[in-house]
This record gives sequence, C-alpha cells and structure tokens, in this order.
Amino acid sequence: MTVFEGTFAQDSSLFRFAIIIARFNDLVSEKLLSGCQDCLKRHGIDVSPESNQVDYIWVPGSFEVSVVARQLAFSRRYDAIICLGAIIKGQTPHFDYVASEAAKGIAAASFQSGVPVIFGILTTDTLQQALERAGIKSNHGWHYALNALEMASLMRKLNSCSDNTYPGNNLLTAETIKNLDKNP
Ligand code: INI
Repeated sequence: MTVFEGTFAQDSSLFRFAIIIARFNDLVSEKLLSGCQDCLKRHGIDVSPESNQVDYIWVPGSFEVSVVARQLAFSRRYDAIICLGAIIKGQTPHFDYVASEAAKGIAAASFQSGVPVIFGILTTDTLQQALERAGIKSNHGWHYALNALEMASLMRKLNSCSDNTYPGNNLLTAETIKNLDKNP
C-alpha cells in the first residue's frame, strides 16, 4: 500500500502560487489576503512585491474569479491557485447566483486543469460573519494558504510517480490537457 499526502516541511522555495482577489467587499478580501500571505511567509514563501513565487491578480468581484483561475491554471505556471473573496447576502437573490457560479467555476477550473484551485471565497449572511472569518475571530485566509501548500506538495508527489503507483497519474497527459483547452 502507498499512502500519499502533502507535507509542509519540504523546500518551499520550489513552489509558485497565484492569488486571485475579488475587490468587491475588499474590507474582507484584503484581510483574507493578509492572513494568506502571513501563512505562506511563515512557510518560507516569498510573498513580497518582488517575489517570483507569488503573483497577485485582482478582479472586480467573485463572479469574475473563475475565468481568471482557469486561464492561470492552464498556463501551468503555478503549483496551486488561491481564490479569495467575500460574497455577502443582500436583499435580493443576487448572492445565490454569484456564489453558485463562483463555486462551480472554481471547481471546473481545478478539475479541468488538474491544478489545485483553492475555494477561498467566504459566503456569509452578514458582514459581521465575514469579518469574524477574516481576522476578528480567526482568519480563513491563513487556512486557504495552508490548503494550497498541502495540495501543491501532494500534487508534486503524485505527478512524480512515473511507475504508475498512483492509478490516476496518467489521466492528465499533455494531450488530454491540450484537448481540454480546445474543448473545455
Ligand atoms: N461580488 C462579490 O465578490 N461579493 C458579493 O457579495 C457580491 N454581491 O453581493 O453582489 C458580488 N457581486 C459582484 C459580482 O461578483 C460581479 O463582479 C458583478 O456581477 C459583475 O459581473
């Protein structure tokens, strides 16, 4: 039996991440970003503006996150992509459409590309609930970064199995990816 799992103690200087941040409700998303950066930094990732390990991409709202996530995932430049945003319930059904499309789009980007795309978009009933999860009580941004580190490590391990130990290893061949890109 082989057990595969991501670790947090490997040489993190090898990893590259993209962080996509929705400006809508930026009071919250900027706090999620701070938590995310703090976690990456404390795991040895250079998060500075000069970094060649982390790229930051700002989009207008959570609805726009998935199209960017998909493009970045297919660029194959990143070990993992972290999507940050806050969707807060209002008086209309708008929340449901934005939340559902953001979740579906992010899942599709990840599944189609084979690159981990972390769903770091809070969906809450109130601004208070969102702020509590963005630093007042805990900062979910920190945990989203941890998820990205774990998945980055795990995927490297799975992808380095050339002996077919992992049965899914051959599913995402270069040809498969090229075809997915043409016919998503
Ligand atoms: N975008 C968010 O990120 N959070 C929200 O709470 C939100 N609400 O409630 O409307 C929101 N809407 C904007 C949306 O993401 C798009 O930017 C907009 O619809 C244009 O496509």
